[in-house]
Amino acid sequence: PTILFFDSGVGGFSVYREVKALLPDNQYLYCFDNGGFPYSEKSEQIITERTLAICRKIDKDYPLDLIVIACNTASTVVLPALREAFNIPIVGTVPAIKPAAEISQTKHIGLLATKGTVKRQYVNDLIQNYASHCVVEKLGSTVLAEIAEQKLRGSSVDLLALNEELKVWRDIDDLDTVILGCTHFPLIKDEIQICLPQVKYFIDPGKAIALRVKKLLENVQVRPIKETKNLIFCTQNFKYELVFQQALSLWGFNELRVL
Ligand code: DGN
Repeated sequence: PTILFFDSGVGGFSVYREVKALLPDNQYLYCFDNGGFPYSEKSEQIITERTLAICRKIDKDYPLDLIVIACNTASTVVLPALREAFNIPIVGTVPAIKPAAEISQTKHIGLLATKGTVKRQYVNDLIQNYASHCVVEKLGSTVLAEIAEQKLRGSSVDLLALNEELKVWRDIDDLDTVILGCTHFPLIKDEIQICLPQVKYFIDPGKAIALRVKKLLENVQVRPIKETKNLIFCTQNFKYELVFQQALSLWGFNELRVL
């Protein structure tokens, strides 16, 4: 099967690496919409249009069997439109409110996501349905995803900037669980932990998504493919640093193309 991962940036790799570990032999395509990054404060209409257009374009040349929207900011708005446009399974990544509410001992949890995600009705509904017995803090950040992008491109993480962004939660002593509600954040989890030492559980949905993909693939009718390479697509040319190139080949990608 051919599986596409889509994100505005490198965050989707935190989901991809779990799926690839569980299912090493599929054909993997990864697209990052660097021309649209960051999605954090973009309108729902722009995010929907970009995601649909990009997935359609890739599917035309590389018939897809399954799409993972490895971006919370997009998943909380585009899933219905994508499911209407495509006749294949679409897997979204949305904040893992339910597991967080279950695992927290203090029932005081934090949702760390982009500014867009924390505002969505979709997320309020999840909180109402699964965490009404908890106190839920929400922190929407644009800077955090940028810090994760820089880390993957080989820069050291600016702990001062990270600390500044997270300081509103620093003194909430009983905040024991944090939902990593943006796919970029598992990539800087260790650094986030340094800034929030009281947190016992960080909820990363990667493994649950991998199991979901495995299940869905059992019923997929695989479409014929024209080449078997694992490809990375981006929507805008960018300076392709050596560190990034090495990370991509380590993750099993053969080539980077501009859409
Ligand atoms: N990785 C994306 C998410 O999960 O929401 C968004 C990152 C961004 O565009 N700021």
